[in-house]
Amino acid sequence: MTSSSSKPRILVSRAIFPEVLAQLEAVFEVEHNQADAVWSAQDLTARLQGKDGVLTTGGERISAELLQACPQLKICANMAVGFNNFDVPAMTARGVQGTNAPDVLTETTADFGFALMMATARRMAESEHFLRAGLWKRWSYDMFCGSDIHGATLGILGMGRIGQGIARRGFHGFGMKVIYHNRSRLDAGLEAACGAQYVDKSTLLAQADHLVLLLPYSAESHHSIGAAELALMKPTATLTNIARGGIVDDAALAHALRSGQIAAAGLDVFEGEPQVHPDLLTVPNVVLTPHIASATLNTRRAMAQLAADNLLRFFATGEVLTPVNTLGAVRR
Ligand code: 8YV
Repeated sequence: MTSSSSKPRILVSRAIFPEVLAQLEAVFEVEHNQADAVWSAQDLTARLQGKDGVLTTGGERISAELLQACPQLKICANMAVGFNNFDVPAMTARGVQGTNAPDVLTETTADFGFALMMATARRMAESEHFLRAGLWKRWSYDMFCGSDIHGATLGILGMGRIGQGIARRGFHGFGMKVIYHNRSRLDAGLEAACGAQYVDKSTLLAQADHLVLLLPYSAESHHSIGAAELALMKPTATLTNIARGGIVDDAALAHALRSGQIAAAGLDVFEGEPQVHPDLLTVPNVVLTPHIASATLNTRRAMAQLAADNLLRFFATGEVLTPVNTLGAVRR
């Protein structure tokens, strides 16, 4: 338990569901940002002075510098499954607990990834723009012909929970052949449940009709798909990224789309988002969405609740539900 009788002080760095905020306010002294003001790294550091915990979204960076400037901070609870916004080694070195929000978004995000892949393959955005622009004058046999999903080869790079969700959809729902590459191979039972076959990365790139990226972002996965990898793909292939910006070299991708090296792309995440590489905004054969793969009300509420539950549990017991690091001794 906290050593003093005063309530732990918590910062909630972005607007969240009022009912989740109310649960935190019942237990903690909370500074919130329900106005959803844009805070710089300096603003965040200033707001974190004297705070014991913070609820972040994937957009707030918890860096070594910030941790050094906020020595009272004990826990950072991310309302996202990805936690590349956390400097985890620096957090661990300073005894700061990190948590993320896995599982509650898996199926929603897999739904979206599959939808984005289909929209990309069937040219839904491009044809809608054409219609809205008043350019649809008559039917023609090859107008907006795309490529089939059913029976095609689905390639998945990064076979975690969401990758497996997409594989299951493709295999069971659309009769796709599923191939994947991952740092470690799944066990035979999971492979069978997904109907997925492990291949090396070059085989994945060369054979996939529809490649979906689900890698966590790190220095190691930076530009996992660049000019060299795009050159290995089929000219008829599509690429869908719902993982993180920076996994794809966006400039190289825009070039590959414009030159017809691959057929189309569906992107929910971007290098330096919310900025989008200007070349991606002018190529027609790309579907662009603003990082919304987990965006259903039920799922976003569950993500916020899990982040809040991690804070509540931590200050009550020293335990958390979904840790991203292991600490020697718990500070409360
Ligand atoms: C979040 C995500 O919406 O969970 C993740 O890792 O990318 C999204 O679901 C985003 O990070 C904002 O927190």
